[in-house]
Amino acid sequence: MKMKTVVCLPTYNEEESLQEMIDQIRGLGFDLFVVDAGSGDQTVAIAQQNRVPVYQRDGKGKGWGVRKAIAVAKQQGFDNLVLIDCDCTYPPQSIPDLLTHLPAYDMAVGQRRITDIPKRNRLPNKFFTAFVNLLFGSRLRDVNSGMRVFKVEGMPPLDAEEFEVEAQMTIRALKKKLKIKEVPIEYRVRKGETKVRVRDGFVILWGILKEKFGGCDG
Ligand SMILES: Nc1nc2c(ncn2[C@@H]2O[C@H](COP(=O)(O)OP(=O)(O)OP(=O)(O)O)[C@@H](O)[C@H]2O)c(=O)[nH]1
Ligand SMILES: [Mg+2]
Repeated sequence: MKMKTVVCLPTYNEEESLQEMIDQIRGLGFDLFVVDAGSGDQTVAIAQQNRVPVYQRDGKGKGWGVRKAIAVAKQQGFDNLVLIDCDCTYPPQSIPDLLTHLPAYDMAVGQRRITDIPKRNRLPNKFFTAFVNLLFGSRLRDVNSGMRVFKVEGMPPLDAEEFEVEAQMTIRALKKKLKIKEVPIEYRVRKGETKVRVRDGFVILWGILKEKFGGCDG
């Protein structure tokens, strides 16, 4: 039976990138939808002009976006969900490559070269990855990647609200002994403004600690 795959773009004010992302993803033949945090720019208008479904209003924060994406994919009967940040940093052309690793793996993650990551983000990324590996006994290279594909049914329930959601997906997958494959990808400088603030680093750190010591089985 052919697996059904859908792509989700989480957005918050990504008018500079959305059209290019839609064109590239459609060019590859994938269905897609947007989960939006209430963008004040042209993001939603661009999605609508392209007849891309937009989900918003009942929440915001990237964690909400990811949880919404999983719910939508499940409800619409898709087997696989592709999450890819909508800032022209991750390459949609690599989606088919990542998908080749399902079903042998439960999740395939686009792994960035550390030198491709902007300098200000390198140390936090290295730190969070090393910290997760230390706490959970894994040997991963990029726990915070914003590009991943996974089997919708197997993904454990999530409750992250913000940017700690990537680490939570990784950790809960590890706890459930899901098989994770990291696949090297290109990573570029983002278009438009970053949505990450310094406080998000602490939210991610707190999120990782809660997974380890919060008494939640995920
Ligand atoms: N649904 C939703 N998406 C969001 C929210 N905040 C950011 N995003 C999207 O999540 C993706 C990642 O955000 P970025 O600002 O690129 O974060 P980052 O990749 O860690 O940081 P950069 O290095 O600056 O790119 C982008 O597509 C954003 O538009 C939010 O509150 N809700
Ligand atoms: Mg980004």
